[in-house]
Amino acid sequence: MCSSRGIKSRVHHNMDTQSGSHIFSIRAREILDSRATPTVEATVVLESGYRGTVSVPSGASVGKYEAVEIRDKDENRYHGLGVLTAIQNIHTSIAPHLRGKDVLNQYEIDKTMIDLDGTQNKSKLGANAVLAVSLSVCAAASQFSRIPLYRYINQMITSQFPITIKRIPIPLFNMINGGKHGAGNLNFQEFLVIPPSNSLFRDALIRGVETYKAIKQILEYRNAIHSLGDEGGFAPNLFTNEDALEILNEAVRSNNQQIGRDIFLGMDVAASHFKTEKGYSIKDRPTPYSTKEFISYFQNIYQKYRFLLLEDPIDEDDWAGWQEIIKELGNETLIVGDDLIASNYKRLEQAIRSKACGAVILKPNQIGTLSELLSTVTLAKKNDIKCIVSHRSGETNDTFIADLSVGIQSEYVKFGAPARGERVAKYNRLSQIEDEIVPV
Ligand code: 2PG
Ligand code: MG
Repeated sequence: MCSSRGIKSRVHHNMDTQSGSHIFSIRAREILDSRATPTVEATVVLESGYRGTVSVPSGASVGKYEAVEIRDKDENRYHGLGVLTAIQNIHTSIAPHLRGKDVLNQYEIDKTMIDLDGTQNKSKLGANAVLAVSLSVCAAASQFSRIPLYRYINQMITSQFPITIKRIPIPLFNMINGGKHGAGNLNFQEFLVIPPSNSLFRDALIRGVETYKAIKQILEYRNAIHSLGDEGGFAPNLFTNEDALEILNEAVRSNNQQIGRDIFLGMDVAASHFKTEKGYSIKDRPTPYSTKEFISYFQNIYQKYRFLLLEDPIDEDDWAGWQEIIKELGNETLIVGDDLIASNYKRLEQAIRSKACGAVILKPNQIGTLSELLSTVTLAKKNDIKCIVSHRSGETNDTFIADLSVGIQSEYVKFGAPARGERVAKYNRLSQIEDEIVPV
């Protein structure tokens, strides 16, 4: 059964469908992502000659409830990480069923792929195969309709929930990378710097970049830079996770700014990835924290740093722990579900029912089709859950998610540090869009 609820209506366009919004061919190829790992790029060509090409990313801190990507497991090629099987699935299973279909019917195309796959987590065809096609279909449709991608996506979601494009989402810059993303020694995955919510994107970007450079200077001075992490932030060696917050604080002050006024902090704890049977083991204390103690730990550091949001502070299976942290800290800071929800409609429904989080991370490859992602977005919007469109730690230069974030008017985007080509590509696309919607 198709779980992409509701996004049924055809997007209205300014051309006659007879002129060729139907799929002529689909080709896919193996390209590299930012971690030197192969990934899938697909091109959908229409009868009219219009086309859409999109490539898909890949995570390192992958949640249990995500749709799964298919890798070849041929140890003699790319250490088993090749994606030729996923590409073959596009050419031999997906393409023959989609040829001749109208790309203006995204829902029908996604439903065809969901039915063809037949699993809960896209494990038959691979979420990497299905998503590359789903997003390329949308990109081709926007080309055919001759409207920018962000407007096309906006029309699509507006058929379910009216959204007016007004602004660019606020960026969450990932300045210090730990956990599975950093070669340094921190447990928490992301230390985020957030410009004020009333900033234009062009000003938010300046503030982000100035802070990034100040952090670098401070880490260099302390001789603490180990390397850059997967998302372009610094991956230092520090004594505690809290020390990373202190570095951010110092950097902000060195720019004559103040946390809580000119700039805000946040964290993606990615707690599922260091939780053991004994509890949450982090370097701030020799013994692991129980859930209750971990929540107190966050309450304590909140007093100092007043962070604006906290992503995945609790393990993805501990619903009671999430309810507890919302009770204790939910009025002060935004509690964000990433691994907890995995962009999945049903898991978000459960989170809303049990009041487990106030915001949701949205990553197309966690769920596998655009229609399903937009259903999750609609559910979030209807229930006042804030939306954060996010990249993955392994990215390409593809900018689809920048258009997606504007089209659905997410409150925030999380595209990494303002450094490294694959991160900057998304921020630069947001700059272009801002010039179109809020001219200088
Ligand atoms: C996260 C993501 C993106 P990954 O946990 O939010 O930052 O990481 O892509 O490795 O799952
Ligand atoms: Mg996360």
